[in-house]
Amino acid sequence: PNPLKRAADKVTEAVQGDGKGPEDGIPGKPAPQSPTLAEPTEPIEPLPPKPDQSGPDTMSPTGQATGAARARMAQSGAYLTDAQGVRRYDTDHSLKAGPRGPVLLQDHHLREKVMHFDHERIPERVVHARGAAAHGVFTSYGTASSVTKAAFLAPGVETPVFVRFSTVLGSRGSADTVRDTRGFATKFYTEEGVFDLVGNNMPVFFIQDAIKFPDIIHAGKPHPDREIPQAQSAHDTFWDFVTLHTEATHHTLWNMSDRGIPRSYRMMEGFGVHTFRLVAEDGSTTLVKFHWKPKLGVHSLVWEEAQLAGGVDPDFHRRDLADAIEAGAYPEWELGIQTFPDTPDQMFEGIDLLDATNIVPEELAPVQPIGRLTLNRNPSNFFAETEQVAFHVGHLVPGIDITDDPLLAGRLFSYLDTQITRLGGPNFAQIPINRPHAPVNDMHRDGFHQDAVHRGVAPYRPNSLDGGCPFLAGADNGAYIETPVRVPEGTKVREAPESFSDHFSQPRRFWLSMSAVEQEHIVGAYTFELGKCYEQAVKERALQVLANIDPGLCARVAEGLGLPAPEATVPFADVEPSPALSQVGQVWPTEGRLVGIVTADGGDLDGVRAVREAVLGADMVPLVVAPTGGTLGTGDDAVTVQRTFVTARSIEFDAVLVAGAPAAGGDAYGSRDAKALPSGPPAGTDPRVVQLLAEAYRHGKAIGAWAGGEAALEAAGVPVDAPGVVVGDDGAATLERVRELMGAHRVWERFTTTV
Ligand code: HDE
Repeated sequence: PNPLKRAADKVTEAVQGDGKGPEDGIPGKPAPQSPTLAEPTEPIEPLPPKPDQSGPDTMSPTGQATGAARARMAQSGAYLTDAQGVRRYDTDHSLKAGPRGPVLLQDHHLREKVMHFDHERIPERVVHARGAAAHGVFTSYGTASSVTKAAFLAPGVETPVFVRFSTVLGSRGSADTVRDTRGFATKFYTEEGVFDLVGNNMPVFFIQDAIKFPDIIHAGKPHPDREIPQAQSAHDTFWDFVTLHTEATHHTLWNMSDRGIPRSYRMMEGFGVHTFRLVAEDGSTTLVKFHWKPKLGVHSLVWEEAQLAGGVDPDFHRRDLADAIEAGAYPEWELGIQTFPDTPDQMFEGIDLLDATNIVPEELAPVQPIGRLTLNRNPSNFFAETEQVAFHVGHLVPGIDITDDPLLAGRLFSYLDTQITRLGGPNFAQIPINRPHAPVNDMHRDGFHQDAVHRGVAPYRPNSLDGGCPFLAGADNGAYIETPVRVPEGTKVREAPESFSDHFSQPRRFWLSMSAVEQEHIVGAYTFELGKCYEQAVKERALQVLANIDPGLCARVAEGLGLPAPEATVPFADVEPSPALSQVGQVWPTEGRLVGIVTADGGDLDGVRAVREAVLGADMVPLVVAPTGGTLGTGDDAVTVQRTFVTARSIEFDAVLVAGAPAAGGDAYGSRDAKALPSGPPAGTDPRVVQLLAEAYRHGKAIGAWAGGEAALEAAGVPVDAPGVVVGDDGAATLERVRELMGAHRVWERFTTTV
């Protein structure tokens, strides 16, 4: 059976109960827990773990699975114990001097339980606090072997990985779909030790030097007085910073483009951002930029969808990732590299490779695929894995080295430093999710949360008391040896090179590479964000920056703000557009996409069944939407309802189909609510269906209806002859045409106005 079916059939089961609360507490008699839920009196087998979940790696720092580590994997024991392993007979009542008497200080179980609870929270990440992660495998094509000796990039090598996606600005509980950059951090547990590729979904960064990082983050985070707005860049301090530091122009433009509101973590590119240096077996070096290319294409939400999701489903991306993996629709990316000769000036075609605000267009340096990433297991415990994972750009393996990008240099310091506060000490590499799969034999000792029981007496070298161990490796047995790169001679200065001073030609290339609809979205985003600023000076300065990118962009945003458009203060660079930057104009696989099928009692259930089967057959997920939960029809042919008119919202679906209506006089999309509305929409169509269809239409989604279902489209004001609207006699045939439309991601022709 198709694994996607499981996801489609998932329905929330209401907890059954008789509606009565627990009996009133009677002195001397403990109140029953719940009259309806019987507690088992004997231990029973726990539920097996879900097949798509896995525990974190439990190897000890010396590479051996320990009993203690196994026990920590799950609540697998039959009896409740305290932290010391002592069995407990009651965990619901404090020890008291009589049932109505005072609680006794000697109640160790109470104190231990509450003490631990009091310390359950750890500081969230100062940036990238909100995230979601998954386990997977990276399979190397071997195509990078000529430029790097990294063992995990040899032909056919499979390496376990853990990938965490994130937003940057928001707190841990903030919404997923805010306009922001997304983190894309990958931990490769290679045989030679851990390699972390800590990237973003945008190839450039706001600043060129790490010393400004606290400043840009202070500017982007909520205002320090009222702590608003949460997870937003639409406020004065952010725009103040990015217009005063014009090196931020390129990244800001990416953020204001559709890249700032991805449809799914599964549909994002990833970038290492900095230029790295690969080292081959023969010692030769190559400069590279890393790219992740998603199999499903690079897709985005439209702004209104992103805003709706913030309220309707703040966990939109987190849920999407976990559901897809659970359904067996494993997200995939290809890792690729752009390669550049390692010349002394570290420039390529006039582009400074050490400036992280630059891209090198793919047309100038094609991305060469070197391996495939598949995410195939959800974490079993969010805190243990997703929260405690600690990435670091300095976690490198032989064959991969750094460059002198000043942004990278600061990161090399920061990622170690931050874990000491966040994970409570220097031993975070011993937390199961962070443990290397290669044997560890360091000479670090002691410290908070030391997990290892180190043996021996001589944690120093050389020594003569522990057999001289550990020994040092050399180049021929896998030691990490820094590339002996020549450092340019010079005087100590706090300065940037002259090549870092062009802040507008790369943004101009990005703007000119966008399709008309993408440009429209960018104009909409700037108009929204600057419209949320209060300070006139900030808006005017932002318009000046836009004028230096493109006069048309500036004029359109200025019009929206009701301000005059200034003239450019720099000459426009003569740049070629890079078609690879646009998200529009290609056809992508539709696997894992969600199709809503709106129906009701008496609707064309045969058609609904046929559409469901066809959706599953195309490796997509059908979600049947009906007035109430439960099933439609009876017997073996009954159709399970996954979403009701109350729980469904258009943002969840990539396309919506309306099933054939019942025989004349029926009430397919009507409801009591609709009839009760004196000014309700025509044809008795439920207002929630009207809303669903109108939104799907506005958001450029493919819409289909068959055998009379089009009445609901008309009620929603969706023209049946509009682009991307399919009306047919037969469900499966209608779906086929809808699916073709879905390959383009959106019906782009529909975007004629700002969305
Ligand atoms: Fe980070 N960044 N960063 N960053 N970053 C962190 O490390 C920092 C930068 C990125 O899922 C922190 O463990 C500095 C660029 C990701 O756990 C911290 C500078 C890029 C994640 C930190 C940068 C990133 C972080 C916070 C300026 C893309 C989340 C918690 C030089 C290439 C990783 C932590 C995860 C997290 C510092 C700039 C990506 C404070 C100083 C450029 C994906 O160490």
